[in-house]
Amino acid sequence: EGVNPQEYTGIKIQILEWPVEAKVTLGKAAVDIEGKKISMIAATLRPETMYGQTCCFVSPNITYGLYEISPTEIYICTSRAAKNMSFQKITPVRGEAKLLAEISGRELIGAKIHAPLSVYREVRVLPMDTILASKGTGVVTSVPSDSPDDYATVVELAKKADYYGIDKEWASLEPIPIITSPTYGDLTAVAIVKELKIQSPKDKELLAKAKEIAYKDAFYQGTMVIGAYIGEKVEIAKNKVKNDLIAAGDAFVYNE
Ligand code: A2H
Repeated sequence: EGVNPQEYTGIKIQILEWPVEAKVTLGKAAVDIEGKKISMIAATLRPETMYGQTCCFVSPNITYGLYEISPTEIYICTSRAAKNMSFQKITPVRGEAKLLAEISGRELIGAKIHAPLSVYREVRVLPMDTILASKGTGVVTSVPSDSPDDYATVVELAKKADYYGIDKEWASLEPIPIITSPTYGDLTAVAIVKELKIQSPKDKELLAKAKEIAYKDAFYQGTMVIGAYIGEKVEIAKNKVKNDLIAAGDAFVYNE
């Protein structure tokens, strides 16, 4: 946590089908999931790219909590994020986040989920080793068209699907053009990862550079090519898409 406040959009990614291991863990914790809306909360700085979500990442090494938000709604995130949310009018009681159960990121891998606005109707939870527990919610939604980290991760997962214990096709959904820019075309992250010859999600320094270039390029030069604001500058469309997601009940503002 730095000195500068960061405003994220918390995207609600609803779980449609649980992996067997997760069901066992929730059963042991006696959590009643019947008829409840249970969502992983992904923290993003790029709400305008949500049309291009191809999966959602968790860290296999992070423990997540299921937190009661209302009698019918449950959020999944780190305890650190839940605590922060409890001071932002996101939980029912100020300063309290009611933990229903804990679950390892590893047990969530393979869950079938619904990512709001994505052109893909159903996507999967996949592992990302570089997620920090100390930032955001510990959940990162994957937009390989516009995030170099996400693109490098899905390429790695598809290449070594057996090693990661996933189905190759879960990591092989095509990146979707969301934004076009004069410099990088309509798949910015793919172009920059190639240009910088990034080989793996572990190429930390190159990825930091790629992230910087991609962010500035989209924000200052980018135009939307999908969704409700086609033809509008990213700088303008960003807040419009965010506000639409919030109005639809699919997202909320989360600060830290
Ligand atoms: B962004 P900042 Cl399309 N660990 O969302 C690692 N990365 C995390 C994280 C964590 N705990 N929590 C959030 N993030 C990612 C979309 C996106 C993002 C695009 C392009 C760039 C981009 C789709 N993934 O981030 O350190 C999330 O990924 C690059 C700036 O707080 C979040 O936004 O500045 C961003 O990093 C937050 O990074």
